[in-house]
Amino acid sequence: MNFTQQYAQYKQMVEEALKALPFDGAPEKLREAMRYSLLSGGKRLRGVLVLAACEAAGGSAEAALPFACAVEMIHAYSLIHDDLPSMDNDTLRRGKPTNHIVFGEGMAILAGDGLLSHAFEVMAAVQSANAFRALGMMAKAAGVSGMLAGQTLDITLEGTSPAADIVRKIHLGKTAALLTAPVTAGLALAGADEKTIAAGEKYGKNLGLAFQIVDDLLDLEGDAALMGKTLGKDAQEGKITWPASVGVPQARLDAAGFIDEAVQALDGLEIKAEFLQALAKDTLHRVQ
Ligand code: GRG
Repeated sequence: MNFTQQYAQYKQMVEEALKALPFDGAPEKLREAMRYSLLSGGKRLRGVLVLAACEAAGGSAEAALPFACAVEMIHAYSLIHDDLPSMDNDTLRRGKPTNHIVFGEGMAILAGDGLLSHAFEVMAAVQSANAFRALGMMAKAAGVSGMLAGQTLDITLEGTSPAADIVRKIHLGKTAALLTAPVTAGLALAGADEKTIAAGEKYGKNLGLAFQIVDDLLDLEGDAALMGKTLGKDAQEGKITWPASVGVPQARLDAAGFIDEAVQALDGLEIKAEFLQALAKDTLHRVQ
């Protein structure tokens, strides 16, 4: 199976598992609002990373599915809340009207909260020592020193031109945290050792930095239909981005450099790293 076929297979597993989530006990309106965003497409990159990392370290992708669903729920929550009028005020996401446009602001807040807390319910239900460790990694990535730290810096520094190390810190929190945790959690679920998990962390951080730079570049010069969102807003609104900080040519070079680092991080380990390395290289050329 080549990289594209393997990605499609993992993605389909994630998609089917997400569709099957019952959200037991949720009022119908809440379930509808959560499912609207959760099942609205997307590359399922974070879920795929969980399955791939777990298999790379000798675990089963099937057994890692609750964590793949959980990270996609956390991701969907962050997108719903980020699109709110009080945050980025976006009306289009994944080619569809954003959650608050369809369900109203109150329900969008609740749908995001619901997805975040349900992610932890689903992970906690696995009940093994490895799962407990993986859950901690997800909590940290989503939490005050991870995604929320990045978003806080982003909001509070908006309209300024921070130094490159601060831009890096924002990208590490806002984006790389939720691309690193699926890798380290997937490895932890398979019982990987410390050295392998540390390498997975290095891979995830570099992948995350490159992923966000490419996202910033696509905002400048990508195809809005493929991206499924309004483009050009970063420049218009003076957002803090890597290309704005170092210029477009340097941003391209930096993204390629981070991908090289990500690939090298997994060299020489006793895991099957080929798929994860191919995924990192593919990130440089993504168009959506
Ligand atoms: C907690 C409100 C809150 C925000 C946290 C994650 C985040 C900060 C904001 C969401 C918007 C954003 C610019 C995130 C950066 C990461 C990123 C590029 C997300 C888009 O991820 P993709 O391209 O999306 O994987 P799909 O639709 O493919 O799942």
